[in-house]
Amino acid sequence: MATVSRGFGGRRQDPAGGDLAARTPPGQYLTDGFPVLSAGPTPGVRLEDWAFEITGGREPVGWTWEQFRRLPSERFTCDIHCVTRWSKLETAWEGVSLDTLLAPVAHDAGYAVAVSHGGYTTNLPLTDLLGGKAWVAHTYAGQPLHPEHGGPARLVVPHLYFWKSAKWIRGLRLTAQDEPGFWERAGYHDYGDPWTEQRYASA
Ligand SMILES: Nc1nc2c(c(=O)[nH]1)N[C@H]1C(S)=C(S)[C@@H](COP(=O)(O)O)O[C@H]1N2
Ligand SMILES: [Mo]
Repeated sequence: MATVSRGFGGRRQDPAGGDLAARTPPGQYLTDGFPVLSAGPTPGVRLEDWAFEITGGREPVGWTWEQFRRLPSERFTCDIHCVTRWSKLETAWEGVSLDTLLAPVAHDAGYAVAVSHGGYTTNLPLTDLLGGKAWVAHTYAGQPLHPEHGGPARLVVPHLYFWKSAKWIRGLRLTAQDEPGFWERAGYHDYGDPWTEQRYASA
């Protein structure tokens, strides 16, 4: 009798061997594709013009592309959840941890606004960027991050809805008070936890 390879037939298998349903937040469906969601056109950012700057601390701190790529990069695999209800499991990235980027910055801020080329912004508590929970990613599935998905580099904060993961990021503005970003001002939730369906600001 022929044996059947694992993963063929029957229930969809979790690539990591766990329970798929348990990894899918409420109200989400799984997709194998990688949808593109952009509020505007894809900005062309040339590497020679690229810079990442953190302002709002005692002094601004910044990196050119060359300097940024010399920082230690980490490989990380995560599940991502868009508020339009698609989730994608086991996405494989490479990027620089926000712990690394924020380490040289003296500040007493509690929040950050991620600022992107094209004008997109999104706000996060600093604690959600620290502790190995967020990266500025430059590589997806082993390839330089495609412009449509935020290349040259994007924020990836997998534990929050994916609108918090600013594409084409050019810096962080550290703030004492929480300042809503683009979607947060348009009625989306200030924090955006997919597990408790924090999709919209309550009226
Ligand atoms: N600069 C910028 N970043 C952005 C967006 C955007 O419109 N502009 N869309 C957000 C939303 S709503 C989602 S779901 C993800 C989509 O990323 P993707 O296009 O790589 O799937 O990017 C987020 N980051
Ligand atoms: Mo989204």
